[in-house]
Amino acid sequence: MPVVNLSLVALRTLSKNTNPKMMTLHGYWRSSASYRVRIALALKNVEVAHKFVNLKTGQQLNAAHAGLNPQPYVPVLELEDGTMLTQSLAIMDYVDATYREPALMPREAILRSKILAASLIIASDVAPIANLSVLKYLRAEFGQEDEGIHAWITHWIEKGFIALEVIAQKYDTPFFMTDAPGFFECCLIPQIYNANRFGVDMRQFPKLSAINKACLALSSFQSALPENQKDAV
Ligand SMILES: N[C@@H](CCC(=O)N[C@@H](CS)C(=O)NCC(=O)O)C(=O)O
Repeated sequence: MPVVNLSLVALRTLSKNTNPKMMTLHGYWRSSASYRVRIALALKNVEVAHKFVNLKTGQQLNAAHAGLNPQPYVPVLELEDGTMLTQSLAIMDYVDATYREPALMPREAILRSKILAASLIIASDVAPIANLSVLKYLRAEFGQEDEGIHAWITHWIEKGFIALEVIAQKYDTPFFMTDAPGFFECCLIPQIYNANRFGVDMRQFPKLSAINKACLALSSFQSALPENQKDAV
């Protein structure tokens, strides 16, 4: 019996995408862009070390962080040789190109383009305008209070989700245009997490909600949840 147990441990260790010198993800538990990368790494079963940048206390503005990324944002993926990769979608693309299985993106060019377009609705059109620095600017320069900020955030999330729901409804697949979660789900699930946080009524978006439910049933998505990170408060 002990022999069987040992070989199981060995198999598990072998099947993990580990490296003697690990990559490091510089992120923050509640950052949706960091959350995207955590999901991508978990789907690929790639282990990384984590360094936490506390956005609430403004650590992203410190000189130490500027040395990693001239743009005061997380995430940053530090490779084994010290190379710093920035921008969550570019990091996910790197992870997908480096660790081939399971593929985050389909090979077929049209489907690939459509999945990238949908991912960009979230990553380019929705998330950036609710970024911490943008909200701070709205408060400081345009006199917005909590109510105005809340209305701003939910307005832009709903606008993006209305378009995504229409697209998602066209495909009779359990995930977004596919039978397995991938690149788009890495973007969607963090955005739905934010939507719930800000009280967006997700009943308006049944297909997106079904995809969210299917993803959150998977251990790779559970391990990436904000509340399961060591810096979560
Ligand atoms: N386009 C960037 C956006 C990164 C980003 O917005 N990061 C946020 C957290 S989700 C951040 O670091 N915000 C700090 C700030 O606004 O001061 C990406 O996808 O990586």
